Order: sequence, then structure tokens, then C-alpha cells
Amino acid sequence: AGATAAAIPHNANKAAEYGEQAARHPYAGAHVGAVDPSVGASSLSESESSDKTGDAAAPGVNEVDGRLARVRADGGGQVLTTNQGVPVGDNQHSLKAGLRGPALLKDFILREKITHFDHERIPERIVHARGSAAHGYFECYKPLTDLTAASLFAEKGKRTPVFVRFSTVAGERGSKDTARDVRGFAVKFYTDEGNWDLVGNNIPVFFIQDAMKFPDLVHAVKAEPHHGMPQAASAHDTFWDFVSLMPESTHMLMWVMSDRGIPRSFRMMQGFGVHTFRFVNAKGESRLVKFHWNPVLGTHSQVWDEAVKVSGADPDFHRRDLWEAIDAGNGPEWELGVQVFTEDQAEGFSFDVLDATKIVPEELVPVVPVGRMVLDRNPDNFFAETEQVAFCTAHIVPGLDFTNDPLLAGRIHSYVDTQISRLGGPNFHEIPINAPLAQVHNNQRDGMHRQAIHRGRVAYEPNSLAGGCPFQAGTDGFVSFPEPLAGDELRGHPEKFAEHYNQATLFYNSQTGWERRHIINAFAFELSKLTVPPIRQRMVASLRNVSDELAQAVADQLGMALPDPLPRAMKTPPKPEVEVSPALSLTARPGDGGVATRKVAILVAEGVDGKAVAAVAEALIKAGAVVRLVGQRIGPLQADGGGALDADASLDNHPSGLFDGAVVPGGAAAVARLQADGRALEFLRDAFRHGKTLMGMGEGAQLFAAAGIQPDPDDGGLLLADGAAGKGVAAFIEALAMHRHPERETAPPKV
Ligand code: HDE
Repeated sequence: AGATAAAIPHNANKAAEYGEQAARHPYAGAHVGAVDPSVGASSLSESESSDKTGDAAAPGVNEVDGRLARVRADGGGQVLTTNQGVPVGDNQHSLKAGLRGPALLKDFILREKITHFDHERIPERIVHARGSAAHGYFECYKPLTDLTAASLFAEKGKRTPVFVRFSTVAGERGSKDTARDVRGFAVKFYTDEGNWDLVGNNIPVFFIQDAMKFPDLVHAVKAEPHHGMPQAASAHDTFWDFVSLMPESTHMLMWVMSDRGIPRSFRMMQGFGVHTFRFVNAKGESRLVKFHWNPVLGTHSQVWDEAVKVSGADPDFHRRDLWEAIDAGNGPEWELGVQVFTEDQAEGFSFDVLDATKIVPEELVPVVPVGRMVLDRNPDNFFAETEQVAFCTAHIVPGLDFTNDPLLAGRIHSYVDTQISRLGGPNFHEIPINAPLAQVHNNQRDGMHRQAIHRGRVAYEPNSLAGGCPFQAGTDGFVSFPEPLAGDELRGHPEKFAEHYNQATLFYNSQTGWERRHIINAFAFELSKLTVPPIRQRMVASLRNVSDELAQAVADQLGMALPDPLPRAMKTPPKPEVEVSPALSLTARPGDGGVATRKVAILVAEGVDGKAVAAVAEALIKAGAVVRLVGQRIGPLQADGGGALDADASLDNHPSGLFDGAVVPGGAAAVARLQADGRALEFLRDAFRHGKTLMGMGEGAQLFAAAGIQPDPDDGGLLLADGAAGKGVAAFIEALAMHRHPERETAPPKV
């Protein structure tokens, strides 16, 4: 071996790895590869086969990588076994000394089963514990090679597999889906040059500017530590105490208190990379980039009263919605957009692009669509995939790089670190859902739960014994962008970070009237829950720096006098470039105009007009909507005119919050029954109050009158004329496609 080693030119450029020049500018060709392939393959093979070890892996193949099929298990037609593959004769009884005697310690079958069960749980994520995920793909619209060398953007039509997890932040793993909260939007791209995790949120900014404050933020928002309350809610003292003392959180608060904090569906929210990242092309040229995901279905939300009621009716509302849509072949789609700009442009902005509490308004830098993402397959197993998936901001690929955003810096450390305790060791990248499709070869070895069986005696580099393999990729591999740096070591923030309110004002001023009203109501609700009045004072004082209209309206609802504005960190803030940005309103993205996957209730009872039910159901289903017949109880009932109907939902198990719209068909007997049923009246009142599309056909209109809902020609979502004709249904579908009818809202609600 010594003689062979001497013959291989290994590590010839070692000296060039030292010094600043070398570190900044990647050296070419450092011990790249086995120079004489015959040497590596024959005498020094890392993959020698023997009859003990089985067949060798094909050269360069890592068998554990990216093979979900390899680990899928299906017990269909199989005998029940222990974990050692021993067939189990009796899975009902433990081994005892006599039928009424003590259980025996030697019952290895019972002990294995119970022991495994005892260890079935792993720690939940410290934040984003509750989530739901799906498989899909990203498809590139056109080559972006002038901007980035990232392989997923290399060709038009190129598809890269993805796994995406959506989540709430504050609640525990078993908490409700419809809490007011930020939603995580984490995408793992299995690119052919390794995994890229774009770990974003449905809100483009964050609460804090520096990773140093993250544990404080999370401790403040999570359940208070002495009594463990409240679950999945920010409406409590510690959260508002913290954020009211951290004015940099104001912009994010505006988003979270807006309807963005209570989305209708994961499928109907935007996603953002939040930080400014870098694109780097093959020439090593870099531009700054922000990532946006825009849903084809548009951006839609719930209203607060609805979110509260849905959390009881179906705590899994968003999880079920995503699952059912994919299951029915209606997998959601997003367009990926990028805002690309130069360092020089960024220099000129009134805000700092390294500050994660700021957006780059679309009026300053347009969002250019570069691809689309479709989620088309549900996971096979929640734990193996959704729970064990490990997103890490440190996972980037050649063609992308970080910026010096100080929040991002902390994240690059945190995510890898947290997986080590959450998933039980440093080999979490080998768990099938985390394993890249790209090959993994390095000299990292051992550790808990190691799956790969590395062959040969060489686990170091440089080496000659393995022909220098695995070898460095040089400039073909990941090369950090050589950003020139200057500055002293110090703790502090850049100057522009001190401006905290301009973009909060921009957000508020860009909302429609009803969106502003919802923001006011949300602040008033959350602050009304506080038990310490000075926190409320301080927060309203801070809101005065956003908008006096907002602060006054919140103060009015809280029955308090308007306090003086909170002193600003920056006395003379720069004038913002943009004062209104229509893209910041939910109404900017109404969706594709269709009603596919929208849920509609048809209220039925004995004597309902069967023909009308059939006609409405048929038209809705044809348009792609999901129709349920909601009865006083489930099961068969007689329709007027003879035929039988089958109610597949009831007023108890499917309250109105679970639907996007409702129809009350005619049939005097049915309407009389429903009119005498308080649940039916409550169903309509809730649906009306939540802005849903409603239609009363024939006598069905009387049920609305009984619920206190009067015809209103200005309300496009309330169709109380005789809708039995096809035109009525067409009007209903058109109104349903508008999602909601918030114009009907009054304060206080009149119904
Ligand atoms: Fe996270 N975050 N985060 N975060 N985050 C985690 O990683 C952290 C931040 C986000 O579906 C944790 O695997 C720090 C911003 C998502 O599995 C942890 C800081 C954004 C998810 C962590 C932030 C996010 C996480 C917990 C400030 C939007 C769920 C479990 C420096 C751009 C991913 C885990 C999934 C999860 C740390 C701030 C998004 C502890 C230290 C900003 C979507 O590592």
C-alpha cells in the first residue's frame, strides 16, 4: 500500500488551503479524485465484496439515500412477528403460570411489545410542534443560470421533488389548527446537488431582529410556565409584556393580528423565506434575493369568531383540509416568486435588507415568478415523515448563500442543533424522509442509530489508501460567497434597524376597510385578556406610532383613554419609499375564480324539496365543490315528491364553521322542522356572521327570516330569491368563488 500511496498525487495543494486568499477564493483541484481509476478500483476498493458481507454496493452508491420505497412496510397478507421476525402465535394473552397466576418475566414477546410502546414518543419541536405535511414537486419555469447556479433552477420544466410541512408556532403537538398564530411554511427540495430547505413562514417578517432574542420571544409567547396556560394563544400577559417592550415586533404584530393569523386553509396562504438570501451564479456573481410563495387558490382567511368555533368543531381543520384536497386529486399549487436586487440597490433603501422585521415592498422590487410547486401526495405515515422531517436553514445548495442577517445566523446553528436532541443523535440525515436524493459520501462516522455500513478502513481525508476518495469537488462544489467584511467585533445593530414603525404603518394603510376593522378587533381582543393594565397602556402607546386611527379604535374598545405615543428609538425616521402597497392586502390575491374544494352544506329535513337538492348538488359538484347534506340527524329521510335522501352530516357533527357556504332548499314541511330547531337557526346565524355565501330556495328563504337574517340587495353573498332555477345556483357559485362577504359585517353584529 505504501508504494501505491506514493504513486498517487494526493493533496498536492494542501499548502494553498492556508491563508486568507486561499480561504476566500476557492482553490481549484485540491486532491480531486483518484487520478488513476484502476488503482482505486482494483487494489484499494472501498467496496470490496466478500461472501460474508454480501454484494458490494455499486461503486459510488450509497444505499441508504433517498429510497422511501426501500423502507416502506406493509403487513398485508403477512404473519405477525416480533421485531426479530419470529412469528407470534398469540397476540391476545401474556404468558402466565396458570390462567389466574402471575405473568412471567420470560415473556419476551410481551416485554418487547410494551418496551417499544413505552418509547414511542420523541420530544416535540420546541416551536412549530403542530404541523401537517405533503409530498410534491417544484417545476422551474425557465433557466435562471444568469442569476444562480442552483441546479433546481437550471432548466425549463425541470422537476425537483419536495416535502412541505405547514405548522402553527406556539401550540403543542396536539393543539388546535385554527389558533391565531404565524404559520410555518417549510419546504425541503431534494435537488440533485443536495437538499435545500427553505424554512419560511406565511408572514414575510419576524418579531425580532437578532437571534439573541429568540428564546425570550418563545418563552414569552408559549404557555406561562407556572400554570401552563394558555395553550396555542398569544392573548396573555407575558407575550404582550415582551412585545410591547420590543417595538421592533410592531410590524410583525400587524400581520399576526390581521386575518393572516387565522388562515382558511394551508392551501390559501402565502409563504415567504423572510430573510434576504443570495443567489450566486456559476461566475461567482451574487445578487440578493427574497422568496415568495403565492397560492393559486388565492389568500383567504377565517374571521375570529369562526376560528374559535372551528377549533372546537374540528381541531384538525387545516390538517384535514390539506389531506382531503390531496386525497381527492386537488393538490394545492403555489407559484414561487423572487425579488432580486443588488447590494447597491439595497444600500439606497430607507430600511436595511438584513433586518428581518422589514419587507422589500413589491413597488420597489417586483416579484418575478420562476416556478411552481404542486403538492400531490399525502405521506404514508405521519410519524415517519411529518414528525421526523428535519428542516434546517443550514441546508443550502451551490448557487445559494446566506446574508449577514443576524436572525438568520442564529437559525443556521439552531435547526441542526435541535434535531440532535429531537431525533436522538447526529445521524438524523439518514432517516428516509431527510436523506437527500443526491449521494452522501464523507468521513463522518458512527453515532447513535447509524444506518449506512461504510466499507473499508479509510475514514479520513486526505488519504492515499482509498485513492483520495471521497474527493473534494473544488469549484464544482459549494463555495461560500467571498463577501468582503470589515469591522470590529462588537454587539450592536446597524442604524436603520432602529426604525420600527414605517412598515407597520405601510401594512395598516394598505388594508381594506374590513381588514383594518379585523386588525383593530384582534388587538382589542388580545389586549382585553391581559390582567396587568400597564402592559395594555404600553402597547396602545406603541400603536400610536403606527396609526392614530388604529390606536384610538383599540383604546375605545378597551374603554381606556389614549396614552401618549411611546418614545421612538429613532427620533427622525427616514421617509419611506412606498406609503401604500396593494399587494399587502389579502384581496390582492382573490384566487383562480373557481369553487373547487369549497365546502357547501345543503340543509335537509323530512319533506325537503328533493328535486331542488339534486339540482343544486349536481351543479356544485360539477363546479368542483364538496357538498354535504346536513340533517337534524344523519341517515335516510323522505324528500317531498317521493324519493329518499341520505343526510351524511348533522347539525351537531358539522356546524357551519366547517363550510364555506350553505343552501336551504324549499319544502314546507322540512323548513317548518328546521325552523323549530335552534341548531338550524344558529347554523345560519353563524354562517351569516362569518360572511359565508348563503342561499334560500322557495320556502327555504323563511328559515333565514326566522334566524333574523333579512334580505339585503347590497349583500352579494345572500341569495334569498327563488333560486330553484339554474340561474340561482349559478349566482350562488359565483358568490361562493368570492370566498367571503365581509361587507355585511356590522359592529356589534346585528345577527
Ligand atoms: Fe424557526 N425554529 N427559529 N423560524 N422555524 C424551528 O427547528 C429558530 C424563525 C420556522 O416544519 C426549530 O426543527 C430560531 C424564522 C419553521 O419542522 C428551531 C430563530 C422563521 C419551523 C427553530 C427562528 C422560522 C421552525 C424548532 C431565530 C421564518 C418548523 C424545531 C433566530 C423564516 C419547521 C425545529 C418544521 C422551527 C429555531 C426564527 C420558521 C428551534 C433560533 C424567522 C417553519 O430550531
